[in-house]
Amino acid sequence: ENVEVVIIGAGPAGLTLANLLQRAGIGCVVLERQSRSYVEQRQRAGVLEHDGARVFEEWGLGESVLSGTSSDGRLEIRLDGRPRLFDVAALTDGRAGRVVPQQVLVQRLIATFLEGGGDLRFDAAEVTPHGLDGPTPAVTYTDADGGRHEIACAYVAGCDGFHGVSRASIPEGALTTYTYDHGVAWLTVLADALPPRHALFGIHPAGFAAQFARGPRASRFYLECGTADSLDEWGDERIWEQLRLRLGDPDLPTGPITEKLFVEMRCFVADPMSYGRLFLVGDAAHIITPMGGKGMNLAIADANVLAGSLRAALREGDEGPLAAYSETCLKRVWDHQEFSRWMHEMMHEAGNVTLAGPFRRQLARARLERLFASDAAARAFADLMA
Ligand code: RFL
Repeated sequence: ENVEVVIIGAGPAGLTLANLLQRAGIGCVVLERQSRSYVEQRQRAGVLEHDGARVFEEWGLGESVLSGTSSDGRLEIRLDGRPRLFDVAALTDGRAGRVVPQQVLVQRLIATFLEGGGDLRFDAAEVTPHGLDGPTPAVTYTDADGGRHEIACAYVAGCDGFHGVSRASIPEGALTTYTYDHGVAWLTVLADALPPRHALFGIHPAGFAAQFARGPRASRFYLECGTADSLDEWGDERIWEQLRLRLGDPDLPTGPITEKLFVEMRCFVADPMSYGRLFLVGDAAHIITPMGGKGMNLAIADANVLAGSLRAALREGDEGPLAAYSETCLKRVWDHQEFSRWMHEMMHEAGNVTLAGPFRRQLARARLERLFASDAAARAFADLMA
């Protein structure tokens, strides 16, 4: 078997890339370890930013990916229970994000790719890239019936997330990696509870909390918690009681909790995002905490850059954009890491005084106040949020 590009992983990165390559008429095969239903039900992110939506529109996929989704251009920050609305859309000349739960995006991208005749292979085990530093790489895998396959290709796209095989197959020493631990922990809860009207952030002495829409009757909540906490300590009663307190809403709509897990507040960046004919895309190359909602959007941005670069290399004989792929993507990655860290500090330290002490608490509150006092500061924040 021979194909132009093998894509490892069918998350937002791999599926976006697959659809864009399909639009460009470049042949690709997607190999995914999990089953279709598993991938289609994995709920994580919820907002497609303005730039992410633009990517799909520019490649002629606006209708199939975005139809029926609503835009949300506002967010609310409740400081000690006092509500304050922040109008991102008004401050960015209408650049607003869209509520597109990650599983909905994934379902739509799978359907669109398959309708276009795409080759998407689920339940692919032991996916292994070979010969990445030579001119003729290949990827081997085992199908669900135990059959072994080898696909020769021109390029491999490693879209297999943080724990995937792609980055792991790069020799040690070829990558510089950066890691950072925010030193706090978050509990995240998915519930069939009415979502807030706008993305909601709660800053409170008891700790940070947030609530985001994940569909018309579903919400994702985040609660700052102790780094050594266990799920036993976070029964449903305590979760709702803490959410009511931190979000300053005694009447917070509740509902059955469908998922409860701790989120690692860790960041990671690999530099460069490539090795020979392998290109890392999305979480395979970098992870970021959910603060600021950047992870899925970075994955889509990388896929867009790679699709354009592969088109230039394969159709126009121009290797320049591919050579610059890593540098192009890493600029955005570091910009978003910086924003996420900045927001993280403000949102946590303005509330919980034990995190950084009373002096930094006042600083964090000043930083927050500036967003509502200075139009320039508000625009800078909105520009990074949109
Ligand atoms: P994914 O989604 O992890 O997909 C990787 C795919 O590769 C497959 N795979 C393999 N396939 C073949 N062979 C192997 N050896 C393989 N190993 C892995 C996996 O099964 C999977 O299908 O990475 P991708 O595509 O880079 O997408 C990244 C996003 O999923 C991630 O950044 C976001 O979910 C992060 N994130 C959020 N991002 C946002 O933009 N906004 C948010 O609000 C947001 N909230 C979140 C999040 C992540 C969360 N996690 C991780 C628990 C909330 C949560 C709770």
